[in-house]
Amino acid sequence: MSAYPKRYTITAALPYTNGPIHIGHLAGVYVPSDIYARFQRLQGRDVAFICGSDEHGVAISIKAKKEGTTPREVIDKYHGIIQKSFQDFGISFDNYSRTSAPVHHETASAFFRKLYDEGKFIEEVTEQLYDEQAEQFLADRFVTGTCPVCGNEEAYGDQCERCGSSLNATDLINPKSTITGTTPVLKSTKHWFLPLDRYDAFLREWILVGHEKDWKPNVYGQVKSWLDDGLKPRAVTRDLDWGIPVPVEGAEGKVLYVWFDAPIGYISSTKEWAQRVGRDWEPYWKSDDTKLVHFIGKDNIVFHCVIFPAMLKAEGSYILPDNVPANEFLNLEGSKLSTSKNWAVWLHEYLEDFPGQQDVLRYALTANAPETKDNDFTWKDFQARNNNELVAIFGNFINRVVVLTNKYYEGVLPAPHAFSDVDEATLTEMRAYPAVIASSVERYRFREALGELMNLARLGNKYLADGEPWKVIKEDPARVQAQMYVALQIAAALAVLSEPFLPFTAGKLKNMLNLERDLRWNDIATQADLIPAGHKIGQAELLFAKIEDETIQKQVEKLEATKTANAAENKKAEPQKGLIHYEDFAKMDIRTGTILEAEKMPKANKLLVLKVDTGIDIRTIVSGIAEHLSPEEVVGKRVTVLVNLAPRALRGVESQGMILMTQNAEGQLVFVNPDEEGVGNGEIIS
Ligand code: B3M
Ligand code: ZN
Repeated sequence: MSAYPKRYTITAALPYTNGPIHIGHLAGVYVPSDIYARFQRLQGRDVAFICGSDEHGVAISIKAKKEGTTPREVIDKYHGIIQKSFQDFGISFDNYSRTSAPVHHETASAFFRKLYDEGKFIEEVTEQLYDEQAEQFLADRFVTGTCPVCGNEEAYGDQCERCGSSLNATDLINPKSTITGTTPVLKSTKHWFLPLDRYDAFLREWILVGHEKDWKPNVYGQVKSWLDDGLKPRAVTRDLDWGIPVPVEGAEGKVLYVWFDAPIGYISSTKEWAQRVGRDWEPYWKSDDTKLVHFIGKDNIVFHCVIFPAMLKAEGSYILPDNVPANEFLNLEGSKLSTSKNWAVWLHEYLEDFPGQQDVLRYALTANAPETKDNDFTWKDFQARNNNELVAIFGNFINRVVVLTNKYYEGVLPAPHAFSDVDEATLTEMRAYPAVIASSVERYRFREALGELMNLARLGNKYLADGEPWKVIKEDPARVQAQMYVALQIAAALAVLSEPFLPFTAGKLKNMLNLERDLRWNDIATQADLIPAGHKIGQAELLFAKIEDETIQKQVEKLEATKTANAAENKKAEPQKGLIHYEDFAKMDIRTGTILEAEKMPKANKLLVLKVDTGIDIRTIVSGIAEHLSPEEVVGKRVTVLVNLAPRALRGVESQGMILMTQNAEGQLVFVNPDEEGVGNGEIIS
């Protein structure tokens, strides 16, 4: 009987095609799942690493409305961007499908129909929120209102992101439609519900008893509180025009709830893959000797640990996930990542700004992964990880080994005469790393595993620093042959053991060492000569380049600009003043002008005394801008002037008119110029 598991089905959460991939998605889901899949393949195991675009759901419809396009255009745009950025970043899916594909519509419809025919749903007419102006029922994400649990005024119909409570839209206090802003009304509509409460005992036994020891505490805890709160029937259909039509009579205008159809997307993507590679898909989802692992972010725990398993249980022929190692959230420079606020480091932009440096980001995101608590990504840390760890430890060690082997032996590894105790101890320590790293990976502790990989690089660095072959070579060349032999074994070990974490680096290193492709993970522990004497290695090339301050500064400034733009956009504009008539407006005489001279008003820190050429004359105007603009900054500026404002004496100086000003997102007074950086809509001109 072969050891369990015979095969691995590894899934990564299907990204919504309402925007590109950012570092939060990578840190939470895609880098850890890729490490795990690559590692299992290196063990020689049968792996199906599955993902695809999640293309239904109101997030897509909202995006289409926002961009004035159709859901189909939105999903085609972002499916393409996402799929290409995953490929370019080395996320090694065996298949990346999409839930708009026919295979998924067929699979999800059949899944629903089976449960329907077997009476697993409750059919119920309920009161749902309906937007009379838009003439449509409101899905959860189309309703915002006050969370009844924590008072958050921006809670959505299905979930409150502040307190994590799962809500029904009708729970919201003072609900508003996000489509028209109107208050929705309740209207009857028929839907089909999955009676989650009937799976309470099964879920308690399977998870709270069966996985108390091996599921991450953050996942186990969230599931337990869900079960303790009491499961309720959950609607698995919606009144929407975008999604998979409900495959039963009398369901016109209704689609499958996106969280019913999306997880089935893992199954349809596996089918698509199996057909392409000539495999049978069923064992990957139905055989008890398959290990099914879902990689997700913490906001998807309930869907992957409660709802989808209940669906699989109801259907009856599927296996259940062995583990769901959800990560917490990654923040960016101290603030929550946000697609809608463009507060993110987008993967496709990173790949443009840092060509060939995929592994630096993989490294930084793994070393800093939010595995047990939310964590923060900063560009400073990114630079430090690269310069102080990848360059200074990993890259430095490899460079020394390859340069010295080429310098002393023209790249041909000499046969060592004898090993010292230090050599033996170092080789023994090296041979322990495959098991050490494997143990961390198998427990989904990728930060820890990466730390161990770097310890192997440190071992190599220390071995050379202590042995100083560049000094010993003069008086004991035989000793140096042994030293370079040992150092090259460690370099070969790094080439193999780094592949799950730093696949691009591993490839470069294998080429540099002319390493045969078939070195396997455990060969590092068992094989005497990873690189045999007589083997010729290639020339040295830098594995990692130092990242300079100005490179990082550019990224920080890019984020600062986003923050400014957001602040401007997010500022609530003052309500409009009472209406005036044209005759009122016509009384104002507004001209263009130029500031010729400027000086501070003595003993008045807010006032500048200006000499302004209004085209009619040159006049004095006193302006309260001294705390925002210096005299030097304003001379020569073109301005808008209200010239027929009655003269006023200010601190003894007669001011003959007013220069129109507004303010930017930081509240900085600026001259009226709609293109002025950071001036949002709705700013008052005064
Ligand atoms: N599309 C990702 C999210 O909630 C969601 C995952 C589906 S996995 C079946 O951002
Ligand atoms: Zn709340």
